Amino acid sequence: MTPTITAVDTWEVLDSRGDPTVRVACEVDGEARSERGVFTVPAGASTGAHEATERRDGDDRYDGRGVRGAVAAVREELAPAVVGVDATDQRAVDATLEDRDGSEDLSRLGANAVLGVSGAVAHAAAAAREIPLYAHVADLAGREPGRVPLPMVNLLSGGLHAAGGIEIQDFLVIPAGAETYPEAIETVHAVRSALRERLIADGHRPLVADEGGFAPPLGSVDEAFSLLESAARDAGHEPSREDVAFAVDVAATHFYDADAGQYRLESLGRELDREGMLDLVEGWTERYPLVSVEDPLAEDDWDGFAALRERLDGTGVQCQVLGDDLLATNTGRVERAVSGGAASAVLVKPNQAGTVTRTLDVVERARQAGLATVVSARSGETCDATIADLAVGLDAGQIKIGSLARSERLAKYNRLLGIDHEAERGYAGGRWPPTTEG
Ligand code: 2PG
Ligand code: MG
Repeated sequence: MTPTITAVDTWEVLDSRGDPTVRVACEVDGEARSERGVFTVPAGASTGAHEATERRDGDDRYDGRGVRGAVAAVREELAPAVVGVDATDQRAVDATLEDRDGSEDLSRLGANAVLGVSGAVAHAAAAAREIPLYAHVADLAGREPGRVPLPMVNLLSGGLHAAGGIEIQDFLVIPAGAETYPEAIETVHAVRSALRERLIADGHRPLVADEGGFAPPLGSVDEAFSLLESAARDAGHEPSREDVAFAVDVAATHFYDADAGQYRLESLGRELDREGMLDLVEGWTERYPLVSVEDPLAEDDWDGFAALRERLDGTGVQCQVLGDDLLATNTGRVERAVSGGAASAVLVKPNQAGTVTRTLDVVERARQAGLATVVSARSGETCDATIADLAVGLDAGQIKIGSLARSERLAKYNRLLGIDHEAERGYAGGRWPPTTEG
C-alpha cells in the first residue's frame, strides 16, 4: 500500500532564541495504520543573501518575527496541494511544493512554510516504512546509509551569535583523533570543561551565546586560538591535526563594508581588504592546527575564495575552505564554486535550500565534484534532530551543530549517539580528513 499523505497540520512554536518558527505535522496512510511525521524549521541569525527566503509577519507580534503568514500558507496552499500524493516520493512532493510557491527563492509562500512541509513528509514516510529517517534519506539519495559524522564543535562564539565581542563568529574544535563517535563527544566535553575552568580562573563568567559557545571578551583572534590550545592541553590532548584540531567560521559577510571594500574588525581595531583577510587566514593556518575555515570572505567574493584555496594548496596545509553564505546550499552556486575552484567543502543547511530534495541534490553534486560536505544546524534551533539523520543518511562525513550545551544542540548530538548505539553504522572520524564513500 502506498503511503499517501492524508493530512497536513501546522502551528507556530518558539525556537531556542524564543523566536517563532513553523512546526508541521504530516499524516500518511501506512501499512496497518496511519503514521505521523513532525518537523520544525530552524532559523539563522547570520543569514546569507542567497538563501531561500523565510517569511516573517513583520507586524507587532514577536518583534515582527511571527510566522502566522507562513503557517497560513501551509494550511491554505501547500497542504491541499500535497494531500493525496505518495509520501515516499519526496521528489514529487517537493516539486509540487515548489510549483505551488512559484518563485525560485520560495519567497512567495515562504521557505519556512515549504521546508516545514517537505521535512514533515520525509518523517512521515520513514514512519510509514517503519525504518529510521536516516535509512529513508539514504534511499531517497539512492545510496546505502553512511557513517556517523565527525563533529566540529563550537567552543567560543562571537559575531551575530554573541551580540558584541569579537566579529569572528565561531571558534570550533574537531576531535580528529577520537576513534569512535562517543569518544569524540567525550574529548570535546573534556576540552570544553577545561576551557570553562580557564575562563573562570581568568575572572570571566562562563556565559554562553546562541549556540552554547562561551563568549568572553577576546582581545585578539590569537587569544581565542591560544585559549583553545591551552584547554586542549589541560584536558590531556594535543592541539594538532591528529588529535584536537581547530576550525573557524569567520562569517565575514557580516562585517564587510561593501562600499568601502573593507572588512571592519572593530573589536580588534583593524580594517582589512581582501588581501589582508587572506594574509590573516593564512597566518592562522601556519600557527594553529586549523583544518577548516568557513566564509573567510564576503558571500560574493568568488575570486577571493579561489585565491585562498590556491594559497592553501600552495602551502600544502590540509585546511578545507568551507562555503556557507557563499554557497547557500544551492546547486547553482555549488556548480559555480566547482568551476571556479572557490571552495573545497560545502556547508549543508536544509533551510537555505528550502526543500529536502534540493538539499539532497546539493550533497550529490558536491560529492561528484569531490567536495567535502558538512551538514549544519542554524543558530536558531529546536530539539528537532533531523539533521543528524540527514548527515548519516547522506554519509556527509562532517556535522556542525553548535556547542555541547543547550538542549536544542544536545538533541542532535544525542540522536547521533542513539544511531551509533543502535545501528553500527561506523564512524567517519578517527582521522582528518574524515572517511566518506566519495
Ligand atoms: C553559520 C550558522 C550556524 P546562522 O553561520 O554557519 O553556526 O549561523 O544559523 O546564524 O546562519
Ligand atoms: Mg557559517
